[in-house]
Amino acid sequence: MKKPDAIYATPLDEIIDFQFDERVVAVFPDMIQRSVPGYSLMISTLGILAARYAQQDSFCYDLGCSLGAVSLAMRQRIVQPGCEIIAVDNSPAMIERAQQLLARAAESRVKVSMRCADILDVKIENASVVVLNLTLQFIPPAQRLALLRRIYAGLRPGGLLVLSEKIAFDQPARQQFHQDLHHDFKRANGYTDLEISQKRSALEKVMIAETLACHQQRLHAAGFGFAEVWFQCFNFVSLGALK
Ligand code: GEK
Repeated sequence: MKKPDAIYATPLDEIIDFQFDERVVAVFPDMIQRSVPGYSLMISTLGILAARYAQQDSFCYDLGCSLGAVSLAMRQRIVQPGCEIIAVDNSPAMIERAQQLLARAAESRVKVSMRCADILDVKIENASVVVLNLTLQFIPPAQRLALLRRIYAGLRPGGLLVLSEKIAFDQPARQQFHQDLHHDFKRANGYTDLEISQKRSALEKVMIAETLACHQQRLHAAGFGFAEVWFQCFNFVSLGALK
């Protein structure tokens, strides 16, 4: 049974910047399912993408792994021998809980190593798959290109980067359309207008959404010649970029 997310359910005197602390960790599976349209489909499909692009004797990285959903989906599908998944998150509470969940998961031939570290410091090497599932949006925009360049350099030829993000739109009408539908999605999942607006304020400075064109240009600047949208639901998009 998932613990329900009620973090922003009552009026708060002061809205502090969103943090991935113990309170968020305790409700994270419920929060992400009710907040990100298509989250479950994205996770299960990421396993399929990883299974296609994983290469023998290589590393598959899950950067900003939270509770390890992507790692578990990749681990279930990857069949290539000698693959190891490296899951990284800089929230100690997330990694501690992710390790407990991993210990409870079904046996697998694919090893998962979990690390509490900043993805801006982690060495990316001998990689066949790198996943940034809803993580780049929490990295300051000025540091995003350098990170993508390091990922590109650490990928083997033919390797895959998956980049999933909440996106913004240049044209106000498109922004309004997707934002309204995203809020309807949250209301349909039981969030009140107060919860939606307080969470929005908490995320304002820590989660910076950019346009799809901006992400595609940056991927090209980092070296990726191919970057294709494989998933979109409202203002949530996932791209597959190949080296
Ligand atoms: C999922 N991928 O379930 N270094 C390491 N981790 C970071 C950093 C950083 N610099 N910045 C943020 N994080 C997951 C969902 S959640 C998305 C990813 C969301 C971590 C942060 O601690 C959090 O666990 C994660 O990135 C973002 O598929 O909650 O919207």
